[in-house]
Amino acid sequence: MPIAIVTGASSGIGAATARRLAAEGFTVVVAARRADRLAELVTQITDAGGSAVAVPCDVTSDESVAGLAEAVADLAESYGREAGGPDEPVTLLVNNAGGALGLDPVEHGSVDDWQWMFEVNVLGTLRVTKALLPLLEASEAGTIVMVSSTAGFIVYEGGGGYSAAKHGMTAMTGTLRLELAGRPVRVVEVDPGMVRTDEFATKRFRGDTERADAVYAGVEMPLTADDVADCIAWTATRPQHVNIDRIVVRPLAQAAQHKVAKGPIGKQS
Ligand code: 8X3
Repeated sequence: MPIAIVTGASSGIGAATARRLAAEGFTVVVAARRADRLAELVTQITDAGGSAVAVPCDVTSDESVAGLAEAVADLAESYGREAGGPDEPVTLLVNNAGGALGLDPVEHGSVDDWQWMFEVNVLGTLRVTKALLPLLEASEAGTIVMVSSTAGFIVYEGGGGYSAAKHGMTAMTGTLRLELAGRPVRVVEVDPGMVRTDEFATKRFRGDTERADAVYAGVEMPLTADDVADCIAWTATRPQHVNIDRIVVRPLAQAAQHKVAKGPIGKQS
C-alpha cells in the first residue's frame, strides 16, 4: 500500500484527510504534536479497516521533522520487507499543519503571533517538504498537497499575519512546482475558505469560544473538515500525469471573503 503522510493530523482537516486517505487505500502516517490524539485517530482508522501509524512531530523543530522522515523511511522499508519486495512507495505528503493566531490590525500586530504563524505555516511546511521530498521522488509518482487558504491570495482586516503567512505558503507552492518541473512529483494547492472545525477559530481567539462561534453565526452551512478532505483526496487520486494546480473551495454561503450570506439557502445536504 502506498504511504501518505499528513501533518497537523490531530484534529480538523488533517484528521479528516487521514481517515479519507486510509479509506482510499493509503497507509497513512499521521503526524502532529499531540500523541494522545494521534493514538485515538490510529485506532479509529484501524477499526474501520484502514492502516495508519502515528509519528508525533513538531513541524517547528528541525530535529523532530528529521525524526519524521526517518520513521517514514523505516516504515517503507519494513513494509516492503514484510511483503518480500522493495520498499513501499511513499507517494503523498499533505502539508496541513498550520493555523491562525489573533485578529489584530497590523498597527497592533503581535510580533509573537506573527512569528508563530510564519513558523508553523511557512517554515514548518518548508521543513517537512525538504525532509520528505527525496522519498516522494524515489516513488517516481509523488504528490505534495499544500493546504493553504483563501487567505493565501486575498487580504482582510485583522488577517494581516495569517494572510501574510498563507501568501508565503502559496508563493512557496508555486515556486516548488516550477522547480520540480520534469521531476516525478506533483504540487497541488488546496485553498479552503470558511471551514468550521473544532479548533481553527477557537485557537485563533485563544479559547474564546463565543468569539469563535460568532464567526459562523447565521451561516447555514460552512464547509466541514470532511469537505476539504474530499477535495484533497480527489487531487491526490487523479492519474499521475494530471496536476491540479489549485482548488479554491468555499461554502455556498461565502461568495467572497467579505460576502457571506446568512440564513437558509435552498436544499443543502
Ligand atoms: C481560513 C480562512 O477566512 O479565516 O483559512 O482566513 S479565513
